[in-house]
Amino acid sequence: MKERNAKLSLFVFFSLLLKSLFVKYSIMDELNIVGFLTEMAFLALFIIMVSSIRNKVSSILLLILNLGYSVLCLTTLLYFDYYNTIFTYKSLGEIDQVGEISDSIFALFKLQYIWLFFDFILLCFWPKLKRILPFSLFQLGPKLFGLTIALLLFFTGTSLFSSSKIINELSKYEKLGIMGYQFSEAATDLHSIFSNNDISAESLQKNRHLSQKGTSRLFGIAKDKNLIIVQLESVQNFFINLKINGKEVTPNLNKLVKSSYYFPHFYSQVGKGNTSDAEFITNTSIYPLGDVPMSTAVEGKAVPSLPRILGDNGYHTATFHANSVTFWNRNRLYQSLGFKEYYDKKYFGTNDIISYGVSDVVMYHKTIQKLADFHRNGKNFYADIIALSSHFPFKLPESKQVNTVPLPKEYDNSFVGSYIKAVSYADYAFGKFIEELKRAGLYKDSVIVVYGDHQGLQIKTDQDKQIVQKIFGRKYDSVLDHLNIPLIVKVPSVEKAKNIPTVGGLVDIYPTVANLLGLDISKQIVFGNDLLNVNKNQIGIRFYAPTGTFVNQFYRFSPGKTNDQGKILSLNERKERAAPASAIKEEEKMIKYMKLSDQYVKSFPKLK
Ligand code: GP9
Ligand code: MN
Repeated sequence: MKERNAKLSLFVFFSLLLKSLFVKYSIMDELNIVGFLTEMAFLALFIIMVSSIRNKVSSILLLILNLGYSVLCLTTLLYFDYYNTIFTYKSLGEIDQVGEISDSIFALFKLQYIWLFFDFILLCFWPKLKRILPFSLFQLGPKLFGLTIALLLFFTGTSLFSSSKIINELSKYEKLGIMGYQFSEAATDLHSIFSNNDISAESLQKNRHLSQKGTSRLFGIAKDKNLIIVQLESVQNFFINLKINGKEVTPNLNKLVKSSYYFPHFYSQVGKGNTSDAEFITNTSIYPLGDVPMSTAVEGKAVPSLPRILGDNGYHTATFHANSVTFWNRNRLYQSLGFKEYYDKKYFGTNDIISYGVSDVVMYHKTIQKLADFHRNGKNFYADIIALSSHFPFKLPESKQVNTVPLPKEYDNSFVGSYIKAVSYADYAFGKFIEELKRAGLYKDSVIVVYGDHQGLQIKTDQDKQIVQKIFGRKYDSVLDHLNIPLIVKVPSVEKAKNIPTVGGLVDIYPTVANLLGLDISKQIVFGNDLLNVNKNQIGIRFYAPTGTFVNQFYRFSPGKTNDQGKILSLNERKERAAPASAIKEEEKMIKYMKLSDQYVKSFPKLK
């Protein structure tokens, strides 16, 4: 290795190491020494290999490696801030969406992240700097070079192997670092390509957690009614009946709750594909894979689904969303799910834009026109409506604020305040939609299902913290509060409100709705349960919480650093304690169950 290279290599090595420490400290609260050594080994391996190239290209490659690693670190941090999990190379599949989500990225950026590029300023003074740097460290003779490479390969290989069974993603990252994490993901993916994907009905039943109330209570009480699903963007459950200064934040949703089945213990289960994952799960009762949007995972495949079965029963099926249909690959997703048509930006236009598309008010108004057409044509319909105005970073235009709940001074300029305003506007638009449905004579003839797709709240400052403390009056839990979304099911013949305490998740919507509409899905594979026919339920969550997380009627389980540890937080007293052996067993069962779902995803036939 040339002297010039040796100095640059050393400089880059330490830069990378500092960056990796910076990221680790920002994500984890403690430093794991094995993890630190593994990251060091991966970085050394890369640098030694690049530096050994015997020409000028190696210096350029070292600089590219340095820049690439900085970008990887920054992406990992932004990704963690948003998704609460570790970035993987698989997200590169959605790189074409970066331009469209630039607002969100900007909102996540923290000034301290600039440190990740600090060494590039030092590199401007390289001629001076290299004079004071020692360099013997990387001047290896051929024998020592071979031995070092072999040792590093052995060490990184052993770390990868010993971490392969770790389920908790954060623990895995702690043990492997960013680079190692990528290799470990690649190995898992490679392994799953060659594994058997057939699932048996027995294994499904064995791992299913439910206790049946009786057979098919309420089966077909809404037979031959239209189905209108409204998926609300980023709406968490705490909004329901929330009052600020004596004023309801979501009066229209609250009103609907008063004559509907309402499920307060309902949870989002989305993975990487956020809104589109919620659409997928709702329509299929299948768990998301987590780190791959389901719209990508099932592209070109025919998925058994709610729109398919309704289509077979004579329903017209359509989706409505104000963004362009190519976002999240939705055009493909809708083909896979078997929707007959979709209405997107082309139909809704660009007048009165909020975030990615027209305001919810305009979207609902134009949707009603189509629903009235379907109705006139004499066919039952299923409309899957995806609202959008309350999207992160919740920048509601000034002109729309007149229709939102007034907030006290202490909410001024806070993130939580903006979130509340955005949801309040979404509720206002939803109220208009219900009025229009009534006017069009559709309200009484339709089952209306409303839920939030996923969480929206972020606690960015002390001000946010104080507001959240005031709203919740207790410690905000990252699952029981954060992933808790409302589910409201309005059935035409049911006028009396019913709060149903059964725990549920997005996977449960399809079987619940199928039962009400009188659809026989007993021959279909679904991973959720009919919430009106079970007492006990247990739902798995991944991606926004470490794999292994689940909620049942007693507690929320969070996995620990090793597979035999965990914590439970009781639903009622909100007391956290070490998980008993029975909960660890349930976790194992839950993981098996979700793996069965993953296998099922791989078994779909090609679209015809
Ligand atoms: C845009 C919308 C984005 O069409 O789906 O919402 P997100 O998926 O980021 O929640
Ligand atoms: Mn969303």
